[in-house]
Amino acid sequence: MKPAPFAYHAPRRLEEALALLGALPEAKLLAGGQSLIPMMNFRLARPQHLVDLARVDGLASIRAVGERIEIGAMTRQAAVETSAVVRDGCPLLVDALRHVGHYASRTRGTIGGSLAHADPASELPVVASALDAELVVAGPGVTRVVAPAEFFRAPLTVALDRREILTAVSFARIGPRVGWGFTELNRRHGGFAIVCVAAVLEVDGAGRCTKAAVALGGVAGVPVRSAGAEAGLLGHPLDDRRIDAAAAAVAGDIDPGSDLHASAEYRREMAQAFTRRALVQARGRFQEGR
Ligand SMILES: Cc1cc2nc3c(=O)[nH]c(=O)nc-3n(C[C@@H](O)[C@H](O)[C@H](O)COP(=O)(O)OP(=O)(O)OC[C@H]3O[C@@H](n4cnc5c(N)ncnc54)[C@H](O)[C@@H]3O)c2cc1C
Repeated sequence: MKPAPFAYHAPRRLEEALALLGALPEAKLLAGGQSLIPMMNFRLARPQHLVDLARVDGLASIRAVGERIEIGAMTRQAAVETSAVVRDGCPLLVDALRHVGHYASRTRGTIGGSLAHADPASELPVVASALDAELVVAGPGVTRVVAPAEFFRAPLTVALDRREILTAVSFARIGPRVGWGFTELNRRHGGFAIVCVAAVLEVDGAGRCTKAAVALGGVAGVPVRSAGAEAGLLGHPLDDRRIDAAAAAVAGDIDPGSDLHASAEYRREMAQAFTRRALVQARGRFQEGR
């Protein structure tokens, strides 16, 4: 299949890209093209104008800024995956990226494209949710920072006006008393998740959990933070009994659907099993001092 005809624009500066979006109502941003181009080829998307972000200055970088790691939206997923700064400060992101498609798709696909595309079975929105990422959005004359709970609205729908561009995402560094886990169930390596789970646990000197984040993908239209699992862990030692109870609690927080890949019931069961595994991974990393 070939896409419907479109005009191609390759701005060099962010202001230029924003001006094009403002002037061309039927425009769409092109990042790595790994989701948009197939959609255009199948004629599921028919933008009249493509505004390519690939040559825009300053959108592809990885920087440690104080206690945060800031990644430009156009940074290729493979560059994030192989970055020493990310491996050191945000290893959960590296673990999750290994599940995003295949190395070839990751050399083109961008971190911003994946977040803006917001596929409900996608891994990066789940990591952004677990780590309370800050999504930086530029619009006409104004830049705002959006939290994941506000950004991910519905399947393939985010809180971006058609004149806005996601320019960067920043993550807090994973500290010394913090363990993380990422688990995913899919039919074959590189496939979208049937269920995926990101867990982050902080523990005090007495072994009690002082911070817990449990985020799931594939179980609702947007990433879900399990309030039940997190509340069950906070303030307690991370023994097997607590972890089992927390994993069971996710069932009350998710709303999975059935599709050709899995029934809602199976997803609900697997969400619990894969949460347990992610929590055990996170606890193990903390115990090993990483
Ligand atoms: C074989 C294959 C397997 C894959 N498997 C997975 C998988 O397992 N998990 C997964 O998560 N993904 C998977 N993907 C998709 C992933 O690779 C894409 O990279 C990602 O979904 C989109 O990123 P992109 O940079 O290619 O964006 P594009 O395809 O260029 O754009 C996607 C959408 O986001 C918008 N957009 C892009 N950048 C911005 C921005 N900065 N600001 C605002 N809007 C923007 C575009 O307008 C478009 O609507 C797979 C793709 C392929 C080809």
